[in-house]
Formats: sequence, C-alpha cells, structure tokens
Amino acid sequence: MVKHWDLFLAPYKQAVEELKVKLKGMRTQFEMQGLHSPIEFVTGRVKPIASILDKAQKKNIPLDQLEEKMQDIAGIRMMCQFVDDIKTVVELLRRRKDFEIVEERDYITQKKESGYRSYHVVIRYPVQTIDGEKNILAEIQIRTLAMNFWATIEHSLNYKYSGRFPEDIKARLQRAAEAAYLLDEEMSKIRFEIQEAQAVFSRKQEAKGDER
Ligand code: 0O2
Repeated sequence: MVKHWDLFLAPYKQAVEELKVKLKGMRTQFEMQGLHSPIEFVTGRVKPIASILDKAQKKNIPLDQLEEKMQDIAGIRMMCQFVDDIKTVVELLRRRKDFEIVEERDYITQKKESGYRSYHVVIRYPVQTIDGEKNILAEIQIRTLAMNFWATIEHSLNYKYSGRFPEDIKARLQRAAEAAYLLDEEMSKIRFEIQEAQAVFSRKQEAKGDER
C-alpha cells in the first residue's frame, strides 16, 4: 500500500519541486532587473495522504479518479505584497509555455463565505519521467501576505474544530477577514511610498555588499 502511494505521489512531488524552482526564478529575474517583484515568496507542498483520503470522501471522489478529479494534490502558493500584484502574477502565469491553465477561480472579487480570499489557477503540468511524459494537475494559489496570514490561521482553527467553529470564533474570524481586507486596501494606497523605500533599502544593501 505504502509503495502504491509512493509511486502515485512521485510525479506530484517532482512537479512541486520543479514549479517551486521555476516560480522562485521569476522573483530573481525581477530583482536582477532592479524591478519591484510582484512575487514576495513561493511555497509548495504535496497534499498529505490523510488529507487526500479525507477530501476524496467529502467530495465523493473515487480513489481511481484522483488524478482527474483532485486538482490540488500538488499545491503551490505565491505570496504578493499588494493586491494589484496578483493580477500581474496571473498574467505572467498565463504567458508561460511550460504548462497549460485549465481553470481559474477568483475568490478575491468573490470571496468565500468563510472570508477566504485568494486567486486559484489550476494547471496541467507535464512531468518528464523514465516512462515518458506524465501530465498532472496542480493548483497555484496566489494571495497577498494579509490573505495568507488569515488563511493560515483559519486553516489551523478549522483543523482544531473540524470546520464547526463556535459562534464567537466564527465572528472573530469574519472580523479578522475584514481587517485583512482593510490592511490590503491601506497598503495599496501607500504602495508607491513603500516601493520607493524598498528600492532605496535594496540599493543600500547592494552597496554594502560591493564594499565587502
Ligand atoms: P489544504 O490543506 O490547503 O490542502 P472546496 O473544498 O470545495 O472548497 P475545491 O473544489 O478543491 O475546494 O477548490 P478550491 O476551493 O478552489 O480550493 C480548495 C483549497 O483552497 C483548500 O484546500 C485550501 O487550500 C483553500 N481554501 C479554500 N477555501 C478555504 C477557506 O475557507 N479557508 C482556508 N484557510 N483555505 C481555503 P483544502 O483541500 O481544503 O486544504
């Protein structure tokens, strides 16, 4: 059984590793050109087996149809400083030639009932294996740092309460979601000020590096 899961998950692990390198590379390219990077940082994970089984049960997905029906076994997250950066990142993803976008879900203009905000892009990614090419589905979640903070906290609480939040926690999470939204709004308003300061800071760091 373990061997079966290892074999099944191997292309997903490979895809996550490759995508992390590729998408982190986009940030480096912006930096090398002295431009503001719309990507702050990138993370990735393969969904744990227990979560795959859990989701398959909840969504009535037969285990022999996981490949076609579970889109986030390979998951990548791209964090941005500003809400507007998300559009730039999505545009950059649309222009790439190393995968095909199969679906986009905009939970930013249409946030989820929980208060969750993020932009999801589902891709079909070709993994090269010794047995030839294998296309797998992967989900890229693009969000601001504030959206990520909220989602991370809510996810841990969700785990603790199995989605059945006590009313007071539910209300606080709603208020926290609203606060995260306002934080994004405020930061957007002083975006140019912040970027100018960051550019000065990185020029100073570079100069220090040259002195060494
Ligand atoms: P994990 O642990 O992150 O892997 P559904 O389950 O119907 O909402 P579906 O159809 O798979 O989801 O697609 P969706 O909603 O585009 O993507 C689901 C993933 O988005 C979740 O994966 C979370 O990562 C994230 N997400 C969606 N809604 C919420 C939310 O209300 N709160 C938080 N914190 N994250 C959310 P998993 O499998 O639930 O979990």
